[in-house]
Amino acid sequence: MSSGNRFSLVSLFLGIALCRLTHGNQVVLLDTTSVLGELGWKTYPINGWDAITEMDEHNRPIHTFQVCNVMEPNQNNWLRSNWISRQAAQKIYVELRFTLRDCNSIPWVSGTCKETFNLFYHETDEAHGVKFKPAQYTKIDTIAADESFTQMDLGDRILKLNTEVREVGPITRKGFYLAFQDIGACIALVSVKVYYKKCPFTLRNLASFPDTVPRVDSSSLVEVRGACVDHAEERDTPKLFCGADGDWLVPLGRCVCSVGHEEIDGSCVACHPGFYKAYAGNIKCSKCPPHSFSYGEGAAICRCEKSFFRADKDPPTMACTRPPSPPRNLMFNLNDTCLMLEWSPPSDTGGRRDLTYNVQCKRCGPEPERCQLCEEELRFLPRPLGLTNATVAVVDFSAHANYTFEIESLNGVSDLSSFPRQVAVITISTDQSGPSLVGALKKDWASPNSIALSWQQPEQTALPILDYEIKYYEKEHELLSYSSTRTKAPSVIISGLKPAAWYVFSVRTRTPAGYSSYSPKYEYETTGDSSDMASDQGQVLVIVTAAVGGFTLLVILTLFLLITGRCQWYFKAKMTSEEKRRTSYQNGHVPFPGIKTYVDPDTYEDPTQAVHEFTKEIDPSRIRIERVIGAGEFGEVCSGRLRTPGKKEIAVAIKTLKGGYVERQRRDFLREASIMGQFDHPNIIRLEGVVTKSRPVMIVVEYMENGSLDSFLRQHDGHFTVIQLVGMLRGIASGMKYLSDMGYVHRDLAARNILVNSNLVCKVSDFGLSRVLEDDPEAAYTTTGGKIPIRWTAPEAISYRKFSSASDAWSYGIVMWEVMSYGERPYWEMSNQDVILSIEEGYRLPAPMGCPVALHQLMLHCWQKERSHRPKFTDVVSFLDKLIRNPSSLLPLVEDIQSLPESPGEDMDYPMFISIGDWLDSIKMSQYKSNFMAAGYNTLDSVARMSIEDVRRIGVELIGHQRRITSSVQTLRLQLLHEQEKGFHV
Ligand code: ACK
Repeated sequence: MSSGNRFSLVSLFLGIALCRLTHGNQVVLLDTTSVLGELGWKTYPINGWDAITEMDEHNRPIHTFQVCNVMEPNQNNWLRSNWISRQAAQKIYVELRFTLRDCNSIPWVSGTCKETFNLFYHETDEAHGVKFKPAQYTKIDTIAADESFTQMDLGDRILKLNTEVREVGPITRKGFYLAFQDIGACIALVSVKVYYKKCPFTLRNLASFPDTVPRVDSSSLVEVRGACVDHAEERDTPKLFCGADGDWLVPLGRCVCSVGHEEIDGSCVACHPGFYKAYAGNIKCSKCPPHSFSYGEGAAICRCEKSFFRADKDPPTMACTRPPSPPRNLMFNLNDTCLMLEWSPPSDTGGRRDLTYNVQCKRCGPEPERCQLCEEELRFLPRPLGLTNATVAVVDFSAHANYTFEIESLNGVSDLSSFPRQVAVITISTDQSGPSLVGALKKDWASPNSIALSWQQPEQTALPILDYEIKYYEKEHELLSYSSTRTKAPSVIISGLKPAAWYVFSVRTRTPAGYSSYSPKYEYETTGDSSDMASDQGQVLVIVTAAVGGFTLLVILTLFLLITGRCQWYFKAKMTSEEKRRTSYQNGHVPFPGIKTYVDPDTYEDPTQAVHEFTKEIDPSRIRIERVIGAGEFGEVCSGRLRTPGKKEIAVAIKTLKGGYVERQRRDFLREASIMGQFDHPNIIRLEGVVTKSRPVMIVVEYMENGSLDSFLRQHDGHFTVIQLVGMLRGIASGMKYLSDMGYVHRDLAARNILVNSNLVCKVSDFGLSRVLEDDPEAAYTTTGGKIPIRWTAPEAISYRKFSSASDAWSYGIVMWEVMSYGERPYWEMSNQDVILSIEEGYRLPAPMGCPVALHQLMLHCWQKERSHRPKFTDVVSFLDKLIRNPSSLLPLVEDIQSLPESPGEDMDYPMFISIGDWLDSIKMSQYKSNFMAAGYNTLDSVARMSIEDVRRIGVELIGHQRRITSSVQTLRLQLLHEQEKGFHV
C-alpha cells in the first residue's frame, strides 16, 4: 500500500485530550495509552495494519494502529494483541477508541470500501509461543462507528472519535488474546483498554469488606461477609452484596463499637476521660453520671466519688448515691390501744428511690442511760424493719412507760457506707393523753348562704395546736356527702350554703401528735333569702368567675356535642351504664358506597397471588440504595432513589428481607405490601412496588424525610404551634378515616407507626395485623396469649381481642396525647399491669401541658369504655377541621380553667382519687408526698388550684415531673368543675 493512500492520523490526535474511563471499581488489565515501550502487537499480513507510535507533549508514546486499504478488494488484515492475563476477572470489558472514514467521502471506492471491522478473542493458558490461527478466534462483535469523518472534516481538523465497549465472558483460561480484523475500512485504532469490574474494598456499618469480583451473571449478587473494625463487635452478621457493575448493594447487619468505645467517622474510638460506655452498641460515650468519674481512656464504667456508692443492681448509667438523711417531723398519735408514729421522708434521699425505714424501740427508766431494747415486747404494724411508708402502728405497749423510738431511713447503699447512721428520735410517755377537745361550738351570725361559728380553745394543751378542722353537711343530705375546711383561728365563716337550710357542724384540733376526736355535733340554720346580701359578696364573686371561666369551655363542649351528637364525660364515678348499641361496622365491615373495600391477603389460598394483584414488581436496576436508615424485623430499612422511565427520579425508603429467610417470613414480609398496595390516600404511606424476582426481596415505599412521628416530636419538643400539631392530628385522623371506610383495622396505631415528611404531613404506616404486633417492641403478651401494645390498645381489645375501628379510635386518642406532649410515653413508666388496672378503674391520661381543653375532651371521648360511644374517624376529622377554621376555640388551655368553687373540703367524693397519696401514686410521683404535705397541700381541691410555679416552689425540680404533676392537676380541676356542674356537692 502506498503511503499516499494512508491518512496519517496520529498527528491529529496530538491535540486531543483523551478522556479515559477510570472508575474506582475497574481493574485495568491493559491500556494502550499507558504502555511506555513498544506494544509489540502482531499484524497479518505484514502490510495490513500499520503500527504507528508518536510522542505526546509529555514525551509519552501514543500507540495507534491504522489500516486504510479501501481501494483494494478482499481485504483480510489482522491485528493481534499480546497475551493478556485474566487475573481475577470472570467477565472482561474491551473499550475501543477509533476513528473511521466515511466511504461516501472517498471517490471511486464503492464496492471495496467498508465501514466496520471485527473484534475477536482467543483464550489460552500459555502466555507465549501461540501461533496466530484466525480459525481459533471467537468473534465478539462487528464494530461500526457512530460517527465517521470525511475529507472535509480532515481539512477542518475535526476528528470524530468513537468509543465502543464490549463485554466478554465468562473467561476461564489464564489469559486471552484480542484480534481486530479489517475487511477494507479506513480505521485508526487510537486506544484499547481491557478491564474487569470489582466491588472495591469498603468500610460500612463498622465492618470492612474486601475487594470482590462480581458474578458473570448480572442478575445474581455475590454475598460478602464483613469483618468488624478494631474495637467493634458483631451485632447482626454484617453483609454486603456485590452487584455486576461493581457497586455494593443492600447493606445488612452491622458491627457496633464495644464497651468503652464510640463510633467516630466509621471507626471505634476510646471514650475520653470523664466519659464511659457500659454497653456495646451504636451509642455515644456518655458523661460520667453525677458523683462518679473516669480517669483513663476507654472506660466501661465510672467510679464513684468518695462517700458515694453504687448498689449491686444499679445500672452503670445511674448516678452514684449515698445513704439518706434521717426522717423528719416525727409525730405520734396515742390512744388507749394504739400508738401511731408518723414522719416525713428525709430531706435528702441520697439520690435514690428505694427508701425504707427501720424502727427501733428503747425503754428507759428514770435514768436515761439505762435503756433496754424493747422491739420484742411490742407489736409493730405492719413490721418494725423495711417499712416503705412513713408510718407505723405500735400496739401491746404498757401503760405508764417511757418509750424511745429511733427511726432510721435506709436505701440501697446504706450498707455500703461506713459512716454512722443518723436517726430521728422521739420519746413517748404512755401516760400522755391525746390532743384536747375544743369547747362548745357557737353560731355568731347566719345569712342565707353563710354561717359564722366560733369556739373556745382547749384550756391546757401539752402540744401546740396547729389548726382546727370543721366538718359540716346539710342535715337533710347527711349520707350523701360532707365538706370540711380548716382554720388556724378558733372561728370560721362557712359560705356556699343553701338559704333556710339546717346544717350540722363539728370541729377537731390538730397538734404535732395528730388529730383529736370530733366535738359533739351542733346544728344551725341559714336565714331565708331576703336577708343581708352584703355578707355574701365573696360568694357572688366566685360564681361570676366560675361562669366567665367556664363559658369558653362550654362553647367548645357544645361544639363537640353538636358534631358528635352526644357529649360523654368520662370519669369513673359518672360513667354511663354500658349501652348495647353496636355498629355493624365495628363487628364486620359494611362497605361504604363508592369506596373500595380492603381485601385481607390471608384470604388468598396462594399469598403470592395477593402480591401480584396489589403490588407492582420493580426491576432492581431502577433502585439505587444509598444508606441504611433503620432496622426492621425482617432486615434493614434503607433510603435510596427510584427511577421510573418517563418520570422524575424520586426518593424512596426500601425495606429489605434479609437472606436466610424461610418461606413464612417471606410471606409475612410481603403481606404488608399486599395491604399497603390497596391504599391510595395522602395520609397513608404509598407503596411504590416490590422486588420479588431477585434477591434481596424488597418493599419500596415513598420516602418520609422526618422519619417516625414519636422521635420527630421528641427531637423538636415545644417547637410547633398548636395549629401545626392539630394539623398533624388531622392528617392522621384523615388517613384513619380512609382505612376505616375501607374496613381495615390497623391494631397498632401509635406515633411510632406514623411517618412525617418534610412538609410535616403525617402518614399512617406499618401494616400487617398480627405481623405488625410481633414486630412492635411495645407489644406485650396478654393473658389471652396475644401480643398487644398495651398502652395504645382499647380495653376490649386487650381483654378479648375485640379489635375494630373503635379500638383504633382509642389508640388515636393515645396518639393525640403523644402528639400534644411531644412524644412523652403514655402512662410514663407505669407498668403494663398498672396501666390495665388503672384504666379499668376509670383513670385516664391527664391533659399534657399547654393542651387546649377541646383536644383533651376529644381524647377523653376516644377513651370511653363503651366502644360504640367513641367518636368515628369522620367525626374526628370534622371536629379538628372546625378547630382549625376557628383557632380561638383552641385558646382555652386546660391549665387556664381556674373557676373552681370555694374550698369544698378534703373529704369530697372525688371520682378518681381519695387522697393526695393515691393521686400521686397513680401518676408514679409518690416521692413527692412529703413535699405536698410539708407545703400545706393536704386537700385535693387545694392541689387542684396549683400552678406550675406552685409545683416548682414545693421542691419538684425535674421538668418532666413538674409537667406530669401539672397535667394531672389540670384533670383534677376539670373533674371538680364537672362535679360542680352536676351539683354533686353542697
Ligand atoms: O424514626 P426513623 O428515622 O423512621 O427510624 C425508623 C426506621 O426507618 C425503621 O423503621 C424509618 N423509616 C421507615 N419507613 C420510612 C420511610 N418511608 N421514609 C423514611 N424513613 C422511614 C423510621
